[in-house]
Amino acid sequence: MTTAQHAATSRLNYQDLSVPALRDLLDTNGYAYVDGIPGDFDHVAFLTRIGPLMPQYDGELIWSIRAEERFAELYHSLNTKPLFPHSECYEFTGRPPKYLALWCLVPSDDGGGHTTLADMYRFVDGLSEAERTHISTRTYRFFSSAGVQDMQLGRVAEHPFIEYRDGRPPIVRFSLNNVDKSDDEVLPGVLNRAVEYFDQEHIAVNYATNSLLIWDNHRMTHSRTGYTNHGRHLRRVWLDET
Ligand SMILES: O=C(O)CCC(=O)C(=O)O
Ligand SMILES: [Fe+2]
Repeated sequence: MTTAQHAATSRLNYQDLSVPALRDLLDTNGYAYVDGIPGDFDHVAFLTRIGPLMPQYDGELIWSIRAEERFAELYHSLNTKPLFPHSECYEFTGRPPKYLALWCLVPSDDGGGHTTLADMYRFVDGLSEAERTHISTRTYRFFSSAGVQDMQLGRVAEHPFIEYRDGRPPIVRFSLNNVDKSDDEVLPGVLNRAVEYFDQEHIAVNYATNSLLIWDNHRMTHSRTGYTNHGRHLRRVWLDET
């Protein structure tokens, strides 16, 4: 299948960065990319103005994404392989982080290592009423990736694929490989179409040093292209809904 790659158009230059400007892009497009950021910028201090930090898998507030040799053969964010489209923390019993933010210490600079994003609210709008009702009213068993399980940090939780909420936007949880779909006649077809949609519609971010990417994790799925530069280094925080 052919894939299309779209540039990240929901973007700000550092000179125009403010909390209201960023929120405006997040509400409208589901993500924002900020470049031109100086080396002394405090990403964490700025991001706490968008939402409170949530602990990462290991209990720390900041997670480093850098390939580690010991994870080379696992499905894991900490290697150089591509990832499947997913949302973050589908396997947590509570609400997943509202926002996921990544900033770049060292870009891959080899034509790979792009973070990719697609809008699942738009995808869900294109499903049939029957499909939408089905995947929003039954629950599915989600479990941690092999890599996170290998770190002894695995979890399991049951959720609908789309969680509609009173007075708040829905939460889309998304995994291709870490969800039990064995006894369901609707989900496998929806997942296949979601991957086609992702392939066609995703935007790709090619990081510059210090640049920041933030997205609405209740709305967007994300993924990553493979890369070869083991020096690639990102940092990640999760921000809770307020
Ligand atoms: O390495 C990346 O670009 C993204 C990895 C990822 O899925 C994540 O940080 O949640
Ligand atoms: Fe992720």
